Amino acid sequence: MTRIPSEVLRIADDIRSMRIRGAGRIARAAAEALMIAATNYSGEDLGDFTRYMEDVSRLLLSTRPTAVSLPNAVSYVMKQLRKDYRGVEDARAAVISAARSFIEHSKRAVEAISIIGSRMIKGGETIVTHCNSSAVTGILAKAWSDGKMFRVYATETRPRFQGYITARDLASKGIPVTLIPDSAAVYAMRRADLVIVGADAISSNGALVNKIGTSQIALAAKAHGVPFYVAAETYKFSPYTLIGEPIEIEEREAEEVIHPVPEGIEVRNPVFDATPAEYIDAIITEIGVISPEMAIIIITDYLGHRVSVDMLKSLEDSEPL
Ligand code: RI2
Repeated sequence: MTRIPSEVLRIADDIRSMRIRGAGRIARAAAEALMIAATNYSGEDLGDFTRYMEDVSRLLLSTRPTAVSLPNAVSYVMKQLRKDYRGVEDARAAVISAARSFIEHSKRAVEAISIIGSRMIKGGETIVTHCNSSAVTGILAKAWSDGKMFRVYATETRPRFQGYITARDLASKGIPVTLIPDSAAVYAMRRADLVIVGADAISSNGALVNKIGTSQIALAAKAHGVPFYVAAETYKFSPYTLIGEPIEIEEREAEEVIHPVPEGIEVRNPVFDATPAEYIDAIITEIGVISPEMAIIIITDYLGHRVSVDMLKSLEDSEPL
C-alpha cells in the first residue's frame, strides 16, 4: 500500500489543529490534499489507487467533524472513482480535474456571494458579525470598496478568538470596526441594523450550524427585530441531514477554554451551535438570496442528492464517501 505523502499529512494536521480554518478554506485544502495525493501515487494498479485515495479521504474526514464543506469537497472529488477507467492515469486525471474544479468553483462562489451580499448593504448601517467568515468579510470588503459607509461590531469569539482576525482584516481595509466580548450580544443588537454570519453547515430543515455563540446572537437579533443573514456557499448545505444524519457538533479540548484546567471542575468546549430556520431572514448563496426553507431544494434540485429506497439500501452496505 502506497504511503500517504507528508504534504497531505501536514494539510490534515493543519486542519485538525486549526492552522487551516474556516469552512470554505478547509474544503479547498481537502480538495488540494486529494490532488496532491493523486499526483504522488506511483503504483499502476487501479484498485490499489482507489483504496489509497479512500485512505486519504478517511484521514481528511477525520480532522474536523462539523463543517459539511469538508465531506462535500471530498465526495465531489472521490465520486470520480466510481466510474470505469482504463488505468491509473485516467483515474488520476479525473481526480485532479475534479479537485481543481471544486477549488475554482469555491473561490468563484465566495466572490459571487460578496457581490450579492454587498448589494444588501445600503450604507449607514451598523452590522454585527460573529467569528471569522471569509464569505462575510468578502461581502463587507466589497460593500466598502463600492463606497458604502457602515460600521461593524465583531465579537471576540472565545475561546479561539477568531473575531480578532475579522477585526484586524476589516480595520486593515479602513472599515470602522469595534471588537466586543461575546457577552455583549444584546448591547450590540440595541445599536445594530443587520447581522451577517457565515456557516459551517446548513441542514435540510434550514437550521444553521455555525461557531458557538451564533444562536445567542440570532436570539438577540430576533428580540430586537434586527435582520439576521447567513452567507454560505451551496457546498455548506448538508445532504447527510436529508437522510437523517444529524450534524455532529465538534467538541475541542478543555485547555482551549482555560489552561491549566482547574482540578475538580468540568470544562466543556463545544465549538458550534445550531440556530433554527425561524431565526434566519435570508441565506446569501452564490446562486442567489434564498430563505432557509429552500435548503431542501438546494440539496435535492441544485446539488442533485435524491433520496430513494435503493439509494438508502446501498448506503446501508457501504461507507458514504
Ligand atoms: P467561511 C468557521 O469555523 C466559522 O464558524 C465561520 O463562520 C465558518 O467557519 C465559515 O467560514 P472555524 O473553522 O467558510 O473557525 O465563510 O471553526 O470562511
